[in-house]
Amino acid sequence: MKLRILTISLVVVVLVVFVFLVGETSQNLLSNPGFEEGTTGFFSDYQIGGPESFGTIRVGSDPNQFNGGWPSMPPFSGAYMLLVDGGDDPSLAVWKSQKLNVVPDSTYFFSFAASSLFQPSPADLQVIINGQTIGRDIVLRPSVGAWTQVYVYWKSGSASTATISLVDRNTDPWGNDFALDDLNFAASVLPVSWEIWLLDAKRGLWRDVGGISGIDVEGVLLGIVLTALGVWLGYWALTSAGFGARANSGTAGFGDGLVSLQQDDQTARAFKFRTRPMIREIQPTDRVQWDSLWQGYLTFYKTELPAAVTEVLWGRFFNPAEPVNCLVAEEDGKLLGLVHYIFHRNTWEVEDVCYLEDLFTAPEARGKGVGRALIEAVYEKARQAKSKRVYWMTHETNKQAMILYDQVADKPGFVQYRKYL
Ligand SMILES: [Ca+2]
Ligand SMILES: [Ca+2]
Repeated sequence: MKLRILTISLVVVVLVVFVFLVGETSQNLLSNPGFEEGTTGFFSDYQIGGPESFGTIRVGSDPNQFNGGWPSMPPFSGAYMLLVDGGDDPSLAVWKSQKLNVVPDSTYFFSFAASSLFQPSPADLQVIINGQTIGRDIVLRPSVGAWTQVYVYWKSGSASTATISLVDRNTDPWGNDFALDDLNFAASVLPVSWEIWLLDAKRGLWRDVGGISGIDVEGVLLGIVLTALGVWLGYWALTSAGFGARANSGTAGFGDGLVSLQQDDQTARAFKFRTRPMIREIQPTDRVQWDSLWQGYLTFYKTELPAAVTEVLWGRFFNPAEPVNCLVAEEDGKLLGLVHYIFHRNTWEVEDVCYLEDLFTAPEARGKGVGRALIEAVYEKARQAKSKRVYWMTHETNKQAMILYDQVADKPGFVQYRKYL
């Protein structure tokens, strides 16, 4: 799993750097790059204008106006785009630039936006600079109106001029129609020479010497999101494994597990990852949220308490002379659970024992280990107070909770008797 995450990360790092480089270019050398001035500033081997049929191009703002099979859709930018009815001769340039002056031994980027106009048999585009194909073919997505941005890089070498052309290698004229907009050809602003290496699942690690084609910006963004998810899952898997190893180290390891849990939680917070809740002592500012949990707990036991009782209980948490204590589980500022515990004398030991009187997890936070974490936190507090025993009671119908209790404590077999006075 680690290896896979590493692989995805490397690919995305390369692509992110690439997109960054694309963003950092100097002035666009092309004339009329967005077709806002009509059919000027470029050449074409296709028929320009005239009746719409395969092998023709025109500039327009609504494809449907020229061909009933084409959609009504807006240009990529501005008011106009180039509308191409792909023909059956793959050697014809659909669009060809003027001869552009370039600086030798420099890196240039060529980019454009393209969208299919007719779903069947999408166009298969190829960039050619000074007669040489650059990068791989770009087969457009079949969905009409879905613009794809394509980037290609080119190293000028000894050349001092560049003539760029775009051909459609799909020779099935029933289809292969597309719209083109927002062309850009500009020098990279990076002063040093560089290479792009790609890690590809099919081809392994390879050096891209001719340029990269068909980089789909949405695909890159998806890659970033998937990588973030992968990194998060990896982090989660690693920390969970850590928790498991420590928690399973035996009964004496509970305290260790708790400490680790809190440390890992802090680490996770530093990276803004969601993880197990933090266990901490109650604070006066928790009153509203604590009230809500406490009422939830009382409702579970079908009990109501006079407000004065709750008021006294709350006050005792913050009175150092009182043996009544409260810990809460918090995640992103929200309290998910509470535990109340009391130290008291007993006749069998010199030290006080610890009675865990109330334990409650908010219904929406169940299954996250909140209850276990709260119990283990009480163990740690009792250990610090030199207490040798933590105990609690639950109702015999509370089967769900007993599944957890059976894991973290022993059941000594005592039965409780009670008489109200
Ligand atoms: Ca435009
Ligand atoms: Ca066509």
